[in-house]
Amino acid sequence: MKKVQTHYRTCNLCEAMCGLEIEHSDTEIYSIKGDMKDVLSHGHICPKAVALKDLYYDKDRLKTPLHKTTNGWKEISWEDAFDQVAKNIKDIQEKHGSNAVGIYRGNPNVHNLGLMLYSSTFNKSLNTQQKYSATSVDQLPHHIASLQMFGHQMMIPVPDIDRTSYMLILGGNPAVSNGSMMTAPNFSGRLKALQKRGGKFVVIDPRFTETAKLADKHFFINPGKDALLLLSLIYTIFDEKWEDLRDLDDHTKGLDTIKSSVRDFSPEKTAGFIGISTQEIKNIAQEFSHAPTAACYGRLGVSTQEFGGTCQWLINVLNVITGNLDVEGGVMFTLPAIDLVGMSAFTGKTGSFNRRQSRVHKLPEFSGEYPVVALADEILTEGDDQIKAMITVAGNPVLSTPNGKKLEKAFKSLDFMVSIDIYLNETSKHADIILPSTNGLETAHYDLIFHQLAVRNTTKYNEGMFERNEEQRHDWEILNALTERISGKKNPATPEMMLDYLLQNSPYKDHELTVDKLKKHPHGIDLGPLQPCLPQRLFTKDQKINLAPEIFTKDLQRLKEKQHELNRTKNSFTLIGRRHLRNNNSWMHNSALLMTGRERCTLLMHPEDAVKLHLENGQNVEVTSLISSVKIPVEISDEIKQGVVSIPHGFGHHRNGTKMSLAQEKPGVSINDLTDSNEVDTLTGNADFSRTKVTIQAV
Ligand SMILES: Nc1nc2c(c(=O)[nH]1)N[C@H]1C(S)=C(S)[C@@H](COP(=O)(O)OP(=O)(O)OC[C@H]3O[C@@H](n4cnc5c(=O)[nH]c(N)nc54)[C@H](O)[C@@H]3O)O[C@H]1N2
Ligand SMILES: Nc1nc2c(c(=O)[nH]1)N[C@H]1C(S)=C(S)[C@@H](COP(=O)(O)OP(=O)(O)OC[C@H]3O[C@@H](n4cnc5c(=O)[nH]c(N)nc54)[C@H](O)[C@@H]3O)O[C@H]1N2
Ligand code: SF4
Ligand SMILES: [Mo]
Repeated sequence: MKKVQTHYRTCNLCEAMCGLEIEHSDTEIYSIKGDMKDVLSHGHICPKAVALKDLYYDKDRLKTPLHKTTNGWKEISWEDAFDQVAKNIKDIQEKHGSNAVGIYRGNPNVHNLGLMLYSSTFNKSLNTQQKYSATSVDQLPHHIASLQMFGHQMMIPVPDIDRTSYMLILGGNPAVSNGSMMTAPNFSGRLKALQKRGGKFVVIDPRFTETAKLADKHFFINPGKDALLLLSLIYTIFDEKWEDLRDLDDHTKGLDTIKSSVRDFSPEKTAGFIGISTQEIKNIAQEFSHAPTAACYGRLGVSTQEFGGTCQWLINVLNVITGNLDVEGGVMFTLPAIDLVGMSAFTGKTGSFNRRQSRVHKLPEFSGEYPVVALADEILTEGDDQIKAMITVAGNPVLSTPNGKKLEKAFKSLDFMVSIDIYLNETSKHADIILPSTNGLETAHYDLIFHQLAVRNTTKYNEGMFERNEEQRHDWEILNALTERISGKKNPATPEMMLDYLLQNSPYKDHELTVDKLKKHPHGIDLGPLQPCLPQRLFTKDQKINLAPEIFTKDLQRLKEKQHELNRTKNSFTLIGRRHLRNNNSWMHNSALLMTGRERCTLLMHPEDAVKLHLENGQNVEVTSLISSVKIPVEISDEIKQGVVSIPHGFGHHRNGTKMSLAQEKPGVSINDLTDSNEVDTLTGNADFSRTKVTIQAV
């Protein structure tokens, strides 16, 4: 009989940080359940965590380096692979300059301790300005709003969901996504608890989402019009004199500028564009400002739009002028055990914006990166600093960034490409060398980022559950080996040594936190609820919250010019995305446990639109944008606003030359073959996914 052991760890798949209890032997996994004793998640789990088992056993998952030859992929040794990658990078940089090498880091980076700890030395060894990541198809506007208003890119206000009495959710679907830029395992349960204690939550979304179904009220909005809505809410609050900054009065500046900035945006003027009536906008403003405590939260749907930066700025303003920032039940700042924000008092690094612009599209730099919508043309356009070699690290930009087809073309034209990835997929297939890392259950885990965004301060560390095989390498070992070969310097510390150092500098001195101590607390250590921390925590020079940063107030002119653009011309639809509980961006479609049930990659369409186009449920249609067209079955549903259609992102596994057999059986189509990399929030550089115009025809 094999000895059954129990391993506790945090799920690394999404931002919710659920604690898992895993029964296993030395080689076999028996069960994956929620850890009832986890100090943050108290037993919550979603279907994806169970699929960690599929991921571990997946025969398609790569374990040894692959080299592309004229006769197909060949396995090569790690030493050989590292040498070849380093040589190619160095040769290309010698010949074309250091900016000839580009790097793209995908979403799993932030869920991976090794990648988080070793990326900065690796990036330094590359010494390139051509850096990109999934940030600019995601949360970039949050960082820029925080940098401008609070002086630090990571000072992201987190809704105090467990104590608030009113929550206004724009463009987020936490019932499916489990929450984002706000770590709150069992988000839906927390929303239900809010209602149970007499509170209320309201959802603004072009789709009647899974979250909207739980809400007290849902309003359909025209995609891309949230900035107008937020301006009108703020207008109403000032107009009715409902503002009350409470204790924040002394710690803000720019209140008068805000008042005058919103003057042109009365609900009477904007309601028609937004798609929510004047009276309803006023009602929301009244409810929000009159609630004992309230939190406005806007997520992906409002970040990835033409005025995504403005939206995140205005959300902060709304919370401030109603006295809901830095108070219990409002939106608050965390104090994690490894306090990346607090550390900036010593390092001076608080984030940067627009120190330079990308070569071809002149889009702003953020924290040393350029927006990923600029990437394809940086590869395809000749000139100094043209990218000739690419490194992708845990990213699949061919499926996840706008105009994936153009990026494919760009990758094909490179002199050299390397992918650090666990699969041969739509992106890594373009590489000359793939360096596959360990994953999930094989890795040690500490959430450096998501404790920073959690609704409660806790800390937790887990070792890998299984030892890695002799033939495998961890992500951090890969980065370290490459760093050494490229720059001659490697990082001498192990991840645990680095973690120990960070923990010893923790603000929780009384807890005497060390890696060893955390190992003895596999369910985590609770450090208590979020606490008010302003103005001391502010990083602005004058220690005031800047309510009216110039970059945003000036940009309102652009908004005024564009607000009259209705979302819809006569025969076209606006295309938006959606997530599903059993998808995880583009890379979990090879799990049998998750790929059950009916076809998921469908085009959602309102019944009246379907009648107009004479379409029946399940019928195949051709969806055409300026960029390309795809064929997809239509799913008729009154859950979507008229004039809007939706395709989930992360599919499109029909491309040949990949090795994800199950995903290829249910390939779906990629929404990013339709989205346009020219649609961008020009202020922040974030991709705009809410404005893709498509026409639809039966096939
Ligand atoms: N139209 C549209 N596009 C979108 C979105 C949308 O809503 N609509 N959402 C956007 C968002 S929010 C995001 S975050 C991005 C995601 O964009 P990406 O991060 O580029 O895409 P993912 O699908 O997450 O790809 C992750 C890659 O990492 C690999 N991987 C997984 N785990 C590991 C690991 O431990 N180590 C290594 N080395 N590799 C690993 C996977 O095999 C996969 O290739 O997509 C964005 N794109
Ligand atoms: N199951 C699952 N969970 C995930 C992921 C996954 O792929 N699958 N991905 C993870 C990642 S990387 C992230 S970033 C998070 C994202 O977390 P969320 O932001 O909660 O996820 P989405 O489902 O993309 O929610 C965006 C919502 O915005 C709406 N929307 C689209 N356009 C507009 C608009 O113009 N205005 C408004 N008001 N709403 C709009 C969409 O209909 C959708 O309901 O989810 C994470 N969790
Ligand atoms: S909600 Fe996220 S963290 Fe929790 S089990 Fe699911 S995927 Fe893992
Ligand atoms: Mo994301």
